[in-house]
Amino acid sequence: MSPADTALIIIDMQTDFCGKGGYVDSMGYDIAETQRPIAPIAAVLAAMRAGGYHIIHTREGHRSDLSDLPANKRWRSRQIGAGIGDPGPCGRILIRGEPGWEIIPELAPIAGEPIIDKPGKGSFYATDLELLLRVRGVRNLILTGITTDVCVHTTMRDANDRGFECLLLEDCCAATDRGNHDHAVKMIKMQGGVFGSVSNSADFLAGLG
Ligand code: C5J
Repeated sequence: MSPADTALIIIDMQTDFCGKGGYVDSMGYDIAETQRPIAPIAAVLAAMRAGGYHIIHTREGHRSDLSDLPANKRWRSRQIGAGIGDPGPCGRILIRGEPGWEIIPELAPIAGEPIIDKPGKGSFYATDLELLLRVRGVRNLILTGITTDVCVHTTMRDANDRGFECLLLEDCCAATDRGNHDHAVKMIKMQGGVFGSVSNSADFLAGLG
């Protein structure tokens, strides 16, 4: 692993997923859970920026005319009273350009760090993430962000199938439910590491030197 061939991927650290009045809050889940990884991610981000590693951020969101929002995603989200595209305290839920869709200030991207805008849960679906990684010669992915069981897992599974070496940092991820987080982490480690490897920010930072 070297700065040239390794990227930190920070998935969906947006107000909609960890801020007051956002999508996760509107669904009635505890945002203390999804806020838990903010400080550990900030530490890893600072160290990897200083080390010259590739840093890539993702944002889940849709066009304001909803032309990239499949009907199944909309009606399912409406079942829990937080319809994607509907108005909420942080603007229209998961709509590009709305306050809730923004990456939180603590983890704001800086110049030169690509942001992948994705309409799905996985970061590869309908995006140019794979192209960016291949052009840069990236082979290893350090996965962080929210939620462990949905967007992080989908991205990790897709990356693993594409041949990337994947490492998830457990304390740099969280779900809307602690049990789901724990089980999602366990799934990665089955079958000798069926989707990759798991570590934590302290051990990773110690190894980074
Ligand atoms: C979800 C995500 N959970 N970022 N999105 O809807 O995991």
